[in-house]
Amino acid sequence: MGGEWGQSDICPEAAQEWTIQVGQDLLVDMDLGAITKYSALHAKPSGLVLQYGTAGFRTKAEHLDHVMFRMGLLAALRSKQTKSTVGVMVTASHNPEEDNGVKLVDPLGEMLAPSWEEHATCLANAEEQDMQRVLIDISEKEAVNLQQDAFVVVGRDTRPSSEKLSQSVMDGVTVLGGQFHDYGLLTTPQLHYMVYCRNTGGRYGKATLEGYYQKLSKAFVELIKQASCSGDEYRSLKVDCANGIGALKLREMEHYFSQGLSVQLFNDGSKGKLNHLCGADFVKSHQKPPQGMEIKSNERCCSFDGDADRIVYYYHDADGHFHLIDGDKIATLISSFLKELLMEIGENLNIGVVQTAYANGSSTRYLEEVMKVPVYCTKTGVKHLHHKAQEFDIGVYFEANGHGTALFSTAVEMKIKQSEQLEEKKRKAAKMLENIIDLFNQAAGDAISDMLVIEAILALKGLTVQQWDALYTDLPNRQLKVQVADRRVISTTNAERQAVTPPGLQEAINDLVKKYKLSRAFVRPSGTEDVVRVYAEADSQESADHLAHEVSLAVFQLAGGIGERPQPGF
Ligand code: 16G
Ligand code: MG
Repeated sequence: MGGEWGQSDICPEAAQEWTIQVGQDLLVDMDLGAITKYSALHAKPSGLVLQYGTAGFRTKAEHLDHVMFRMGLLAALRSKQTKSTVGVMVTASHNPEEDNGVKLVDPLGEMLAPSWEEHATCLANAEEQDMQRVLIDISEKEAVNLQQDAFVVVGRDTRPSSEKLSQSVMDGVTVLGGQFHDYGLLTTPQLHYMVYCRNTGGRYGKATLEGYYQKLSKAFVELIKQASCSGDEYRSLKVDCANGIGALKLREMEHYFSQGLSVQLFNDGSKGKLNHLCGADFVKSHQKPPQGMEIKSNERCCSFDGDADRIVYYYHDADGHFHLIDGDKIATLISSFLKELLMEIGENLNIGVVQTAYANGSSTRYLEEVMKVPVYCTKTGVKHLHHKAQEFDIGVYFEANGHGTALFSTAVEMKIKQSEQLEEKKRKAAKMLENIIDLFNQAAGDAISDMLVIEAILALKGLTVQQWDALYTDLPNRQLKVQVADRRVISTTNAERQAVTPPGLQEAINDLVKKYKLSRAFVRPSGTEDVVRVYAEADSQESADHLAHEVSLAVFQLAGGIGERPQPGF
């Protein structure tokens, strides 16, 4: 393993080892004295309850110190159990600057396993006096060998609160006798990459920033060399970095790939506030460009979110109209390109695209009917899409909001290795595929990596941003939120496309949908906010707006709406 090995200096006197008997035969060695002592320094505000959701824990930064310490403890246990390096990322992604959050990264760079998400919730919510018992319970349930070494890597975003909070994570790791490496400032996908590299003996790449920059840039520059563009088509791109970590890392990286692309950074954190009126989430949800970026007609622009794991593209047409190119269109560009490459190589490898219910109906239709690529739908949240995408030789997954990547099976890598024997044209396609694979971050959706993939494909295909956008026309759609007393009264099935409870809600939605052409609607309880989300699409914006409003009213009536009834108009 590369990099320096860190050891927090918070518990130099943590020498006294207590051995206690737990359950029937599990002998647990934990330094309970040190745990109690240091936990008190990261005390939980009594009564605070948080849940490890789709994006880990997220709330106001001032409420998170105990959570960070405890996630350090949990990460150490997970590392001991898996005998691997695990990661902890301190970030609240696109949330306001005052918030913060934490996510654990499993050994193959993936999201934390579901049973451990539950442990995370229990541990974070245990009152001070119960914390040790919960910790011991987890060790027992998961048969953690506490004698095993633990190694945890830690990264953080640029929020003012992140540095201190990440120190609390490292305190937690240390109290359980674990070691850590503090990467300091990183994008979320960079931390996923580091974890993946460290657990695959360097086969995936070198677990350093330099390693990440070199691997991706080398692949990108190789691909761009194969594009037949003349000098005056020199590629440039405007990037809105949400005033976040993406700006720092892109700036560090740009000279590695500057032969192939020049990036102009906006909202680079030098003045504005993180995620304020900028970033991928703002652009996608308001369907307008970020502040602080001047856009000339037909210029290619993109936005990252606050931790650079999401990306959307956009441009202004000659009439000044704004066009958003979201995750669905990104998935279409990427999967079409990969499918063509596979056809050129002539190998019998399968490709699948994974979306969520939020995918625009036009994208699904285009992929299935025009591109003849099979499309699958999963529940919202990256882990669900990632998991499904692993079933294919090439699995491309994207949420409409811009989270996504592509995964490649070992069968694909084997075929590429054998490509030396192929004829010239096939060999060229195989080489291209090899570089594309290197350019993707297969551990997690990654704004920087996705941006370079997209730029390479556009260059290789000689496509302008408008031509890309014109692949299909999005169906007009509308998203709304409804406040209800308890959003858990809504349960769903069929990848969140149908409501099971409360009774009568799905029937009401069905009746409403019938009134409009090319229409579709669904509702689901949010995993990150205390609201019910409503999505509707139809053949015109007016119809989509009406349908969304009517569905909101049905939710309000049947699912215990609170506050003001949803009003029409947006
Ligand atoms: C989280 C998820 C994202 C999902 C969003 C839905 C990850 C890393 N992030 O941000 O994928 O789209 O939640 O939020 O999984 P919602 O449940 O509030 O609609
Ligand atoms: Mg994010």
